[in-house]
Amino acid sequence: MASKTAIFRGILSQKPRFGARSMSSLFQNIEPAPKDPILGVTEAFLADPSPDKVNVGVGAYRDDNGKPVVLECVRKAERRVAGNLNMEYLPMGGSIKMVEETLNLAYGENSDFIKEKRIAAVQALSGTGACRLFADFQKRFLPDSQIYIPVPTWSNHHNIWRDAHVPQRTFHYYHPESKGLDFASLMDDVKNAPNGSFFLLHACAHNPTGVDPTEEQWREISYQFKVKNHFPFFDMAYQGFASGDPERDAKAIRIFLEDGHLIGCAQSYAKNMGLYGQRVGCLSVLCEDEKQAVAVKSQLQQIARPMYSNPPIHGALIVSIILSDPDLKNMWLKEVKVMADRIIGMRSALKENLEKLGSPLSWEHITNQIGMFCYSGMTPEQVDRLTKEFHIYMTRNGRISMAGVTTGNVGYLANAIHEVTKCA
Ligand code: KET
Repeated sequence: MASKTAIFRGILSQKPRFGARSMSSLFQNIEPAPKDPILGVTEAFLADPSPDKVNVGVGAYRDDNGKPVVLECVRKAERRVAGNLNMEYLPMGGSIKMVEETLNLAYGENSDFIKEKRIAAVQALSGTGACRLFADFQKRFLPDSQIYIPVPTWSNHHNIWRDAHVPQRTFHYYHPESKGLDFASLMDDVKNAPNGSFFLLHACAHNPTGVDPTEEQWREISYQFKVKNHFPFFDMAYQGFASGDPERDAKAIRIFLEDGHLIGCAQSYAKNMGLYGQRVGCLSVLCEDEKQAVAVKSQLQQIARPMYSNPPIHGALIVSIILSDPDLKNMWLKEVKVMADRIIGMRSALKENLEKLGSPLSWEHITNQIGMFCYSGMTPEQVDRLTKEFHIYMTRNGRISMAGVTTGNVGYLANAIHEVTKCA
């Protein structure tokens, strides 16, 4: 009888049943995916050993020392979670308490739509997951519809509606010469779209341009949507980051609600509560009545079930603890304002530094734009030089995440921008 070692030796020396070659042929035609235009920048930044490196790529808030921030209200809420959390599944639609509090932020505390139970809402995997759930819902129940997306927009919007197989159209938004809103062309596109079209709108702090319509312009857009019976889908990833006040930043949505639209809305706590990696957000759809809302919610849950079954519990608990406790909520509102104000301060500092260096260009738009980003107007080639020569990382569309600018790096950043733009 063979010894034990001999048996194992035989097994080890046996060839696998499927040769390495035949396995590899399964995947051999798969090319590596292109780097993500935003998250790929973080990867490149992390791989750079230079001590001078600066990351103004991804829209993630940093304090004035360039460090990630956990809000004090979040720390306090976490202490309450500790020990009290069981690890049960949430329902498919997520935390009911969190969703209720989240609707208050978008639709208003005393909203009749909430009282009338006209809103179908589910917890989603942050803002991205909320957009994707809606896109899948759109494809399943409104299969002939398209989505109108602003030019430019957050790059992932294109991926989301592409993967949901919803055809995409674009509408004018940004005017490169004025570095502001191309309102006339936007309105033309709204008028020329077929009646009943779906439009993706950034509720506030438009990404990447930092250019929002004025209140008056929102009213005109809403009016024209009513005339055309268009459906607005609001992506609200930055509530609080535009003005420092979440209530003010909900203005566009409130205007559409006053005008009697049905709307969709994606909300995220990644930025305004700093809960990036917790993936906590909400998708809501305002329906005509409670019966419709019940049906729509049940269908949204059915879309979630085979994808991820139900959403994670931890971040949802943090959010519901903060928003249902008046002291913690107040603390949160103050902390949002601190973040927004630091960014506004950095806008002025960057502009002043560029002016002091004698830049021949106008940098007014840095302080005119709002939210997390400055759409600088730099070309992809200029951005490439910033990265190669100065180890400054940003998306190639020239978007600067102002949340990554600090008192310590603003001078270095301004100098580098001046160097690559002065001969333009
Ligand atoms: N919508 C917009 C407009 C947006 O800028 C982001 C994130 C999201 C939704 C999604 O955020 P979530 O973390 O899923 O709640 N934007 C930043 C990060 C990213 O690209 O994922 C960014 O533009 O840098």
